[in-house]
Amino acid sequence: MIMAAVRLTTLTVCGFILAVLGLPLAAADRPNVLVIMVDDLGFSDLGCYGSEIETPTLDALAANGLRFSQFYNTAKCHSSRVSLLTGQYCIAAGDTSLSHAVTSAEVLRDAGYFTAMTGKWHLKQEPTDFGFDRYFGHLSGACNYFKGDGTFRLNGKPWKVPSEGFYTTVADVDYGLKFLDQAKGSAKPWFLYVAFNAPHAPLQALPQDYEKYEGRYDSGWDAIRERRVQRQRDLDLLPSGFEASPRPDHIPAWESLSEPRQAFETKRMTTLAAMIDRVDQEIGRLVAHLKSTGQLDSTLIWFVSDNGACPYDRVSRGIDREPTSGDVSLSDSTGWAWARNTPFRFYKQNQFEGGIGTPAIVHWPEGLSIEGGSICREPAHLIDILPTIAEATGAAIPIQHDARELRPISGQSLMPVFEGRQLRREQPLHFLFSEDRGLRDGDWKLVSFRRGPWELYNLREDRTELNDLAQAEPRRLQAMIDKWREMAGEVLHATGRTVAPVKSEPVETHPEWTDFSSDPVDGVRASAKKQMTRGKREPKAGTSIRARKNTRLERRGDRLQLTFTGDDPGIAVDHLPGGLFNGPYELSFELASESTGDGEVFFTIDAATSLPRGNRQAFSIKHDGQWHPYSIPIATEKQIRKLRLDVADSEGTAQIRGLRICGSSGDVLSLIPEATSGKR
Ligand SMILES: [Ca+2]
Repeated sequence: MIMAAVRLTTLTVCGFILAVLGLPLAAADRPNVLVIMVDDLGFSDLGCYGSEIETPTLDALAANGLRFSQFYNTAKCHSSRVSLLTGQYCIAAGDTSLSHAVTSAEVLRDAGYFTAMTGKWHLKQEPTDFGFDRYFGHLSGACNYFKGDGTFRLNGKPWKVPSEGFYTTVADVDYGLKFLDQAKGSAKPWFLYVAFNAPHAPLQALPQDYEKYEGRYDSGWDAIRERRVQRQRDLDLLPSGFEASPRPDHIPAWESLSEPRQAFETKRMTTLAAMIDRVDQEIGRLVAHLKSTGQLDSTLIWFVSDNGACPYDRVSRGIDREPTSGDVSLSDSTGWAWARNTPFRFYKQNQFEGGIGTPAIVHWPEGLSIEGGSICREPAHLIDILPTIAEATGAAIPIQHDARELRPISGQSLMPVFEGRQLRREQPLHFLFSEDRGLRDGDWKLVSFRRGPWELYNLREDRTELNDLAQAEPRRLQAMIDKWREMAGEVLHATGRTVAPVKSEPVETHPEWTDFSSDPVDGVRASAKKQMTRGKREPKAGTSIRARKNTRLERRGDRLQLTFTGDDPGIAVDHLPGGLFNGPYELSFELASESTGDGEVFFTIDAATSLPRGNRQAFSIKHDGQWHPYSIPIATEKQIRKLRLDVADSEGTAQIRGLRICGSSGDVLSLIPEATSGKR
């Protein structure tokens, strides 16, 4: 905090003094807090950031509030949620287990707030384990918008998705409004966190929203991108005269696409626009409620996206139909992701501006002392949200916790920005997800794509990262690399593969980007067909083990070699033999991992149940690349029929050997038998 430099409002003075005294502000003086996070929204996907998509609610909040032109997320779903909630970099906070952090819900609950969340969680345990008094939503990273999935919870209890009339974006706000009614009854100030899954894939829209956008994307991504660039120039969001990045080689010109490819791509963007429009409509319901109850001006509202538009083109189903029901699901397109991240380069997961640049809007008439419609041009980050909320509400962020070894937060309060003053960032902003890295220090940015050679940009002059100065500025380059390494170690506590040296040769592609070399095929993984076909091959011997999504599986003697290329990878056994001995069991194996995340075993005794429905057992994993034995209890008296084993939560590699199910009476079913050929 740089309190001395802040022109203090009455509210800030009270908040600061009482926070120091450890006394809560009077309820009437404390703002309500509404944090809205959307999923995979591109930098230019809102009207007030250059889009043709109609987002009048968010545009109005921006016009009466504050927009950021350099607000950063972490480029990925779960890590952004961790940073948003804890004020820390994801790895420092204990990753998805939050084992070294407290959440904003815990901070505000302890300060006397009513706390509630709706939508996507995507971390370990449940929101109700981390300070939320109320929670409605799905614990999973993504689900069918019309049918949901088996991870829905209402206040800590499983919740069955209705078979009719359900759409997650709407349900998230239905429950948000219910919780606000309950907050009113509590007479406390409230904190509501709405985490929309939209517009994350599967691309599925409500029919009326889809209809609205039909015909608007026939002109293709080159034309839409150009239109967004022009609109951004008019909005004065970016440095004047900025140069938009050109279309990269891995995306063809729209005019060169075949007719079936154009028809399919048009359908995908029509759906995305409809989904984003629906998010704005639902935020409109929240805003209307706040207005009608006289709370709009006193509520601190944040809007952010967890990462840039997604280029990963996975399986699309029902591509000849309209994606307006739960039976059709379209995947993302690398071509449209490029247009949606206008004017930047790269996408979700990459630490270039296209991956980490998010629209960010703050609306708080009673707390902002700047003119409505202002643009903050200083870099800010999701890690700043918790410290800002704490200062705005007079809540104290604890430095000790009974069960968790807390690490210091890295974010800093943006209250100076709310006062129209300069923010003095005390430390560079650090970026790391899997093999993608970056560092933002003042005007300068260090960045590496998939552990390729470091690149260096001066963002004041070159916000779109077109002129690599790594060769021209060797001393600055080395100093920033050293700083990146120092922070990776001392602040993030990152180890192993995530901090391995960069490669000497450039990396130019990703296996899950759209393969435009052929027309789309229903039900087939659209990206990098060759690599992924190899990934689906099952081991020849033993019980049939398959690779889950984002996993390449190879049998090497008595070992399984797993290569993870995205979220939620792992292996599964869909048909364990009937007549297997009864439980309880232990699942035993040895694992050598160079990845991140905790382990999870899912199992069911019902052959008709699809995992992850059924039972779940979490366990912790050492990711030091060494072999370690694991033995996971599977608590059932009956016969196990299906099994799923997740040993990572993102990219990386692992080897498994000796995978077996052991019964209590000594029976053993070996899922990876020892190699008999002697080849080890
Ligand atoms: Ca996301």
